[in-house]
Amino acid sequence: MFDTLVIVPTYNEIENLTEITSRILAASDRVHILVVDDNSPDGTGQLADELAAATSRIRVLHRLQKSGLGDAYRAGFAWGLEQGYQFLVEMDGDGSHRPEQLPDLLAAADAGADVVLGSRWVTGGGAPNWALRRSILSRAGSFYARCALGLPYRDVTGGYRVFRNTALERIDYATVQSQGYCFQIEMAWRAHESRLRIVEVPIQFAERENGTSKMSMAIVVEAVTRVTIWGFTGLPSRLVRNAVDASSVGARSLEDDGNDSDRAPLHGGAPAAHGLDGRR
Ligand SMILES: Nc1nc2c(ncn2[C@@H]2O[C@H](COP(=O)(O)OP(=O)(O)O)[C@@H](O)[C@H]2O)c(=O)[nH]1
Ligand SMILES: [Mg+2]
Repeated sequence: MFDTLVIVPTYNEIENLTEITSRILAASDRVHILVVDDNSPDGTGQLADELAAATSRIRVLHRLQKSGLGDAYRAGFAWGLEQGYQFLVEMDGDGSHRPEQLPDLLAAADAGADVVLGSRWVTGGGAPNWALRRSILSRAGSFYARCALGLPYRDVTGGYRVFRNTALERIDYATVQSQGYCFQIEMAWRAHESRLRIVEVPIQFAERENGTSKMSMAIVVEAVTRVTIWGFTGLPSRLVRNAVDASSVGARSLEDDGNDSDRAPLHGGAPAAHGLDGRR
């Protein structure tokens, strides 16, 4: 039963693609892979075709030019939903996201999560061989987005995630306009605002060993600008919602007998499960 599509966006990942795809296929026997290549000058797209010719578990989406991570994922999601996959996974093609941890993420989805966030900044997660500068940038980015948008998650910029098909439809992913890091923040924010069940599962993020990062100052500026604007424009509705939530929790606790047995035991070992209190 192939119910899961792992979407791997690539731009100049020729040194990484063979290894990452074989590790993904070995890690789980329920997954297909969709490589979304933006006409990489180094020939990653041709290599992806060769890999796809060798196994029906790999498919390739070729796009004409580099147009950003967000665009690549939107195209991958559209393809995967059209094909009928139940779970759609985001995973980098440079080896930073370990395919061996995919079963942990899928277990949380199987247990009922709509969205699983692979998280570096919860207990058990980390980015041990990351340069201090990148680590600080990532933590600061997550912290800022959490504060500005009122998100309770530790890692909102990460790109190792599982989305249930219905969650993507609920998020209306096709109208997400951000690229880069901001794409991940906007997806997490929309999932939260849509009251989906969101779980963080610890991951160990490994810095790439081959090729170069496409991270740029423009990506950081986009994220800070958009998050700041959303933070201000969304503030009134957030305050209203918090007030409504607080009053309904108050009303419920009066009726409650203190028994939490109606809450789904979402993921045995998950350190941080959010949205279990009747969200959806
Ligand atoms: N298709 C596509 N993939 C991209 C693009 N930009 C980055 N990627 C891929 O997205 C993944 C993460 O990018 P990376 O450069 O490693 O970013 P970093 O991990 O933040 O340094 C890698 O697999 C890249 O090849 C893009 O514009 N188009
Ligand atoms: Mg990377």
